[in-house]
Amino acid sequence: MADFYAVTADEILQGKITDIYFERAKEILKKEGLSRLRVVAEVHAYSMPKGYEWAVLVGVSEVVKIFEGKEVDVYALPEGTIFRPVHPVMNIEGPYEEFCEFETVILGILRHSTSIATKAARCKKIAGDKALLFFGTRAVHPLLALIADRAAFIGGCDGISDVYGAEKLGLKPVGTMPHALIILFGEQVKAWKAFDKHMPEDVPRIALCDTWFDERVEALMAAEALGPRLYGVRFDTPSSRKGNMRRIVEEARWALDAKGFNHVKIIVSGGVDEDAIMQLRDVVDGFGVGTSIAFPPSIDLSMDIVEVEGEPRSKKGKLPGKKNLYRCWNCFEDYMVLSKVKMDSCPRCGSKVEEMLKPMVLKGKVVHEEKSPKEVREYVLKQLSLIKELKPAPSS
Ligand code: PCP
Repeated sequence: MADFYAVTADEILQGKITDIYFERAKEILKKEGLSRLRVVAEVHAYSMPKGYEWAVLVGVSEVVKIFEGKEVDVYALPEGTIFRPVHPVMNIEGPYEEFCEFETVILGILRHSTSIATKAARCKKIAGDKALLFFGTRAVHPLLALIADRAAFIGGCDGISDVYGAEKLGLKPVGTMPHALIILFGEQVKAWKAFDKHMPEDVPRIALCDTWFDERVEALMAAEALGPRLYGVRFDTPSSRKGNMRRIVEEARWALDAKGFNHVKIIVSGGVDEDAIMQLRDVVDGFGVGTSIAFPPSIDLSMDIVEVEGEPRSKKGKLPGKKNLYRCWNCFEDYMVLSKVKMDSCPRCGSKVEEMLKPMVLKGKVVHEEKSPKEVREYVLKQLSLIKELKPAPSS
């Protein structure tokens, strides 16, 4: 059987994927009788990519599995929680030896999914009620496909194109047609009509309209060819022809409406990022986004010891002491305090606050109840609705 460069879940749970310096630290601490010291290790992001003021935590439901059977307690923000810089997203409490070498995979899982979900959430926040479709599975190694699909959907994408990911997430895959279909037919109308003839009725008839001619011309050709059966057109305009994409879309929209094809929706894909969504959101009906969500700026989550045997202790640059996080849902403000401080109400509006770090693992027993991707996505969208308008991050 063909083999790919993959690690197995067992190898992850056995701590085989780790940075050598953790193995060395573990050996030295053991030989010096310090490995059973009880610590609090805190996961947080002290900095975020330029223009980012928050991030969406994803990966908790995978990380908790690593602690099964270990003498630790883990408290964390629920999957999909929006968090701010410096604030704790996870506290791991117990003998350091129990989880020392797992820091590598804990951060890898959280950073990858959180980075994708956060970019998806930013794009969705800017896109508003316009459809945001994830076309990025082809941008990641297929061994990571489900991870990318899940994080993109939870982050806010309305649909994903990957058949496998959609099935696993309980979704219907979304998409249109590839250029290859039109190239094989050798002409657009035959290809669009064949799509309409052979595809099940519940597949929206979205014609790809940029293969050879101008977008406006092909959009009108598709509308005349399929009439009321045409749901929409997709422009995947190559960057060499992109000039002013907004003007291209406005022209096509105008020409379609002038000919009475007001029902035809316009989807744009290809190199779409936050800027393009901001510029086009009032003239298009949806976006297909791949690379910019699948390969997003990295949310720099790190783990640091903040307490040893109950004594606040941390490296410079990180705040010592075990902390807690309280959220005022009315102000959508989070308040970080030392864990010995109890907070009942919001200092700003007086509303009751919620303690956000929830028990996930107690004495090695997983008490975390996994929610469905759809439920977690709804939780993310609820929080996004409480966030003020965001400006597109400067593209790298
Ligand atoms: C790809 C496909 C996705 C696009 C890329 C995602 O276009 O249509 O929608 O783009 P992004 O990663 O830049 O966001 P092509 O490779 O041009 O598609 P096709 O296979 O139809 O030629």
